[in-house]
Amino acid sequence: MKAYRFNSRRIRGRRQERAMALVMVLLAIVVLTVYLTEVQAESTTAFASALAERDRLRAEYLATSGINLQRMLIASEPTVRQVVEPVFKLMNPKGRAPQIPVWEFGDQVLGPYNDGPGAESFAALANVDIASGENLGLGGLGHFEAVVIDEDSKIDVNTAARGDIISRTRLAQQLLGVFAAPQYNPLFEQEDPDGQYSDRQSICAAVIDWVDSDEEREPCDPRSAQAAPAGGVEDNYYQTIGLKYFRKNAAFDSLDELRLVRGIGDDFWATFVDPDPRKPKDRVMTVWGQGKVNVNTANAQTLLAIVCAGAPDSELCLDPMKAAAFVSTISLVKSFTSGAPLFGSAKDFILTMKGGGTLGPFLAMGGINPVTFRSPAEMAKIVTTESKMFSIYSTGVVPGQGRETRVTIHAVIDFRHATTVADVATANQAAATGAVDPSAPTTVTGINGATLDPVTAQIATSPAGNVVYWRVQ
Ligand SMILES: [Ca+2]
Repeated sequence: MKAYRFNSRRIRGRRQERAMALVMVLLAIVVLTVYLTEVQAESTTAFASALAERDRLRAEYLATSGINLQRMLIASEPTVRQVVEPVFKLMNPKGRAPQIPVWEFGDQVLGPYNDGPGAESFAALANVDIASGENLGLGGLGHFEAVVIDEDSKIDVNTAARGDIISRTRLAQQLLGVFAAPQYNPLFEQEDPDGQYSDRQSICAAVIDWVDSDEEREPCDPRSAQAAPAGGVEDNYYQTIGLKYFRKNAAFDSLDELRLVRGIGDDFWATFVDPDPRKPKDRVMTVWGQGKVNVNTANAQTLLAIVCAGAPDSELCLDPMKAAAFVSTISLVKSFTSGAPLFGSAKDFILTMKGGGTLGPFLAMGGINPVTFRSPAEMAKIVTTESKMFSIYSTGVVPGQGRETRVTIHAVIDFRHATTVADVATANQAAATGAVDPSAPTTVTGINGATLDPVTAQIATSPAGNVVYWRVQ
């Protein structure tokens, strides 16, 4: 009896030990599983983020390639123009060929330097065999999508920063031209985002006073500079309505800064500044122009604003139906010419608006009567057919498993001092034959009229232009 009791106790003890061992083993397995899962998750995340970082870097460099190739294309324009010149002379023996917007054809022309489909479309267009070319394309790592917008096709709100009364008056005329149409009346009659009321003249004056360095109030009078009455001293509008910032009295650094100015809210922005941020071509205003608008590349709305700047009493600026007819006729003519310049020169544009030239009859067919400009000479000074400031929006695209990495760069390139590729070749040849001393300083004038030192001059005259703005998005 006693022995039996001892045995059963021993057996029970062994069972308890076994149960404890099982618990320990299970616990160990659980701890190991959790640990391993953690390690795996961590290493997977680190791997995925390394891949994402790699793809982002690749995409950024693809976007940069797009920008550099577009700069090369813009730099080739004078050469293209020389080729077109004889054809243009046949149509107009007295005139010279205007700038050809080669950048509009970047997609096709740069195809071979991009991915497979781009190269194929170029091969079909130019009837060449791409396979015989060497070192073309991006090696299947991805592609770029680059769009070039010439900033000279927009109205430059920084024109007033030059500080002279003529520049201020020119900007005033252009802004009033943009705002002119009667269908915009509600925008200037309702409360602005600050709960204030700002009519056309107040907003025009607010933009100019923000940019110009002085503290004189801009009258924003559509009459000439001499006839316009003095506006007195700039007020403390922004402080009066409780805002924490002051009028800048200096040029805009970016277009977004325009939102700080009196009366500029979302409705104003969508109507007069940037109707669709995804379509930079539709943008109306800029902070990077030369102060003149390129009538060959400006969109129909901007062109109408320019006409109204010079002829505010024209029916185009007073009758919404006539304005709509102008916009649709210009858009139609542009679609026929598929990017080729419409006007040979600034004078040609003025002649066309008066009903003359090659295009005048087309405008008449569209129901648009000849426009009488207040001063054709002044008008010729605010329009041009030559763009020098370009925005390049380039997106690098890298395909991945189940995802795609996209990086967009917006660069603004200044071509005002750029020498042509042909000039560089001639200079190199002259230096090689000893005809010219390459170290001799060249005289280049900067934006402010000062002579640049030789090193700056060398950089400033690069045929590929100078980067004045660079933003990775
Ligand atoms: Ca000012």
